[in-house]
Amino acid sequence: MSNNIEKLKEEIRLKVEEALTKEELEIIRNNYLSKKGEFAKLMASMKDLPNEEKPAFGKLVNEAKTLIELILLDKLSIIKDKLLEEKLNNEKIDITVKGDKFSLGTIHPLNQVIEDLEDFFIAMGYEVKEGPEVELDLYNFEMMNFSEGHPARDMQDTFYVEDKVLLRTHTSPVQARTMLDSKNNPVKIICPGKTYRRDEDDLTHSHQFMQIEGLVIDKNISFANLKDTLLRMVRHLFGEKREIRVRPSYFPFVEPGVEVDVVVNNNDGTKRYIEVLGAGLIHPEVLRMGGYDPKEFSGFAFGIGVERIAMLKYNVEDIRNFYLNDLRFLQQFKGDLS
Ligand code: FA5
Repeated sequence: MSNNIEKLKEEIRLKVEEALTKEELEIIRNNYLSKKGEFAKLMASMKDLPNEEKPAFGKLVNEAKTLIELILLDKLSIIKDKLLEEKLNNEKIDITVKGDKFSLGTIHPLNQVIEDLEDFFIAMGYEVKEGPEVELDLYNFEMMNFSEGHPARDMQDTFYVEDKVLLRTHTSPVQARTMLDSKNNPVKIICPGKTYRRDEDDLTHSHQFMQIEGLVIDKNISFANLKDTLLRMVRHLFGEKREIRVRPSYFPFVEPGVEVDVVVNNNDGTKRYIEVLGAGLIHPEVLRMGGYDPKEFSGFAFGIGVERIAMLKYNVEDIRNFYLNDLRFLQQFKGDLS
């Protein structure tokens, strides 16, 4: 009986050696290893053996089956390798064939401004954060010190999803979210993103626009730190000689609050001022609501209007151009797509 097994093994080994395709291997597997195959027949013949020989015989058959499986797998992988090699040889790329021309897009000018400012602030140790555009009244207004019915809410009317759920009117709610997450640790973040207001669209206003929020909290932060940061940013954007004008202004979440204009020299020698951001030292009440003790911590924040920066940088007169998707406009801003 064991001779039969040896013969069968030899027979299969030869057939596998000669097989050239996956299909031929499958036929071999079927003939020998399937339920009706030769090995099944051998196992069936076991009933004629004396009882004491059955276990040893069964073991031999199983070992032979395992060996054949391995031989089949080995050969399968050789055949697959060969197929792959043939395929690769047949698919040599002819680099001299003329390719299809495809046109590269450009980075939207607003995103160019955002990327540039992200690089600028990251180099100064800031982290870039994101916040939701559909925001809770709690973060957009309440925790920014606009209590219900506060008159300053009128300057930032917006689109409501539900009673207390709205499209954020500024990126400032990220201040509240960051404070709650940072649990009394120093903070140094910026957050770029879309914002919405029920403003009439005109040359300098859009109902949807972008801001970059900045928030720094630490011990002993002063107004001088804020002014220095903003002046460096403006000079990074518009050159070393550019001046800013800082005007007192009111935002419920800062004290003191300011608006910052970039000074533009007109051709006739006069000056023009373009408001680009709001800023200030964080109001003690806002710090307290965010979990910080205003006696221990202080901070500054700013909210930059991205479109206004882009308008100044690229000399665009109508803010609406950024949102019309007119290729003749957009293709003028060749951003580096690498
Ligand atoms: C704010 O939104 C404050 N959250 C900014 C701030 C942050 C103050 C942190 C203090 C501390 P304001 O409403 O002024 O402030 O908007 C900030 C900037 O967004 C403006 O200077 C302007 O550049 C831009 N902006 C505001 N409304 C529009 C609009 N409808 N279209 C385009 N840009 C706008």
